Amino acid sequence: MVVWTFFVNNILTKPQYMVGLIVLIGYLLLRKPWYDTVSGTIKAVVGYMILSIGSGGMINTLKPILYGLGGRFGLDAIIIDPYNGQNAVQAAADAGDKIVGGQAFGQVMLLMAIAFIANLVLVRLNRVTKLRSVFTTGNVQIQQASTAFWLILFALPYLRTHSTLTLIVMAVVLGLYWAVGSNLLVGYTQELTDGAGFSLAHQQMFGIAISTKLAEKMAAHDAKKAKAGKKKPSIWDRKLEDLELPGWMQIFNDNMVCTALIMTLFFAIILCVVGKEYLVSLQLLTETDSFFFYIITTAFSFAANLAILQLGVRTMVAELTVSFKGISDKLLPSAVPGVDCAVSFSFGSPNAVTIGFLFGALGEIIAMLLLVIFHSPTIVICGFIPMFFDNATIAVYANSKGGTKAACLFPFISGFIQVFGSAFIATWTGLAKYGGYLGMWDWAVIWPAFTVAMKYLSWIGLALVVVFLIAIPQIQYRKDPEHYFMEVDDWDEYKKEKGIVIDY
Ligand code: ASC
Repeated sequence: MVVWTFFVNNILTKPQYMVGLIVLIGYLLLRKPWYDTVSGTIKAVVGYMILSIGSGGMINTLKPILYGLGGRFGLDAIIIDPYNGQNAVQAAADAGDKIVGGQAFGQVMLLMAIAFIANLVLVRLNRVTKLRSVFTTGNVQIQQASTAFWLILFALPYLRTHSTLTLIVMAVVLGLYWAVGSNLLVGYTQELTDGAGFSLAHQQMFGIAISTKLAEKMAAHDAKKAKAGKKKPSIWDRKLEDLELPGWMQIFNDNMVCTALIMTLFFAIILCVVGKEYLVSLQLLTETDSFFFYIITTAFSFAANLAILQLGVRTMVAELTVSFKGISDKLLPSAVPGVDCAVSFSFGSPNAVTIGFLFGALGEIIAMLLLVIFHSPTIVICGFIPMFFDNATIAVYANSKGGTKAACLFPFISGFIQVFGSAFIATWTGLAKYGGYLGMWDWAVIWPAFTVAMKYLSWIGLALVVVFLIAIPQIQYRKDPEHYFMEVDDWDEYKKEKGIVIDY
């Protein structure tokens, strides 16, 4: 137990060291010289740290501003954000809420360890399970474990007094969700990255998969119509990176400039609505500071942090891609590591990240206003993490299949989904009174659906959820058994056989 606790606390839940460990093991298995192994491991850990500095910088700058929105208008609102969601469940446990009161939250760490081993076993047995991705993003796993605790104990009251059984149910459902969700994105990620050999393991895996599938269908439908002469090709069908902007607008082709300009407009509006006085009262700036430069600094620091994040991704991914070959050759055949969604921001169109954020935020703002107008019992303020990381990632993937239209549409829809789905589940399960909910796409759609099934059908509902999850990779496999594993084993051959052309 001491060893396990040490491992979980210091490595499994700290993705920079988890990725570092994977790279270390990978290089050792490849029998690389020791100095290459050391340097690769350091670069993976430092690269991940750079990524986290970028994403942390964004989160810390923008979090108080978005939170300020609710206070400014005197709204009694819950904040949807993964950290707030985790805190809300903890607060419920501390308050002795009947749903989680009897459960020891120390078990979350044990659960992580069990689920991690289960994930490795499921992937090792992938000729049967068809699962190809190992979840490495421990920081989000803790948040998800807390929320899943709440939802499962709400739905299945019998478990509230049976903690070992709770742990088993949690390990099965969560472990499957992690493995299946991450596996869903293996193919799309290989295409997006031209075979970089990873998948995503985060909080919107089903959201990305569904949005990208629909984007693909939309593009195929448009192409059919265009072929039949029923539709003129439009710029909306083009991928963001293929847009030819006229004259001065070409400055938007530069990702850093585009991000800074769009964010300036966006934050100018938000910050003017919040007003300088209120921001001063939140101690975000002083009376004598220039409001104009505060807006510029907020917006430009977004662009600066995004550039930092992308540097971190590039530093880390190069090592991960090479070293994981060692693991997939020797230990886990046909497997890839599942990593943070932000890793996708260095692939595809860089501007998709900004566009996704913008349209997602638009959807969220409209949805938040609708909750206020229709006197929803729970008002939701969308935190920065769902607003940015979900929507930007959805846009990157949707753009890769459906072009500009999809990159705008799916994050916009996602904004509605996050707000309404979270308002529903937080109200229904009673978490709203503790002030927060996780709020990311899968936790606003997929997990509420699981909760409904388990609440109304009890153990049968639980069985249905498990069968649903197990069936997904089987269905994926059956669509193309010949190429299913080749997709990760030999990307060049896969591309050739499938006639895939990567055009960037
Ligand atoms: C999350 C979460 C974070 C961010 C980060 C994005 O869901 O908890 O800290 O997204 O993983 O890079």
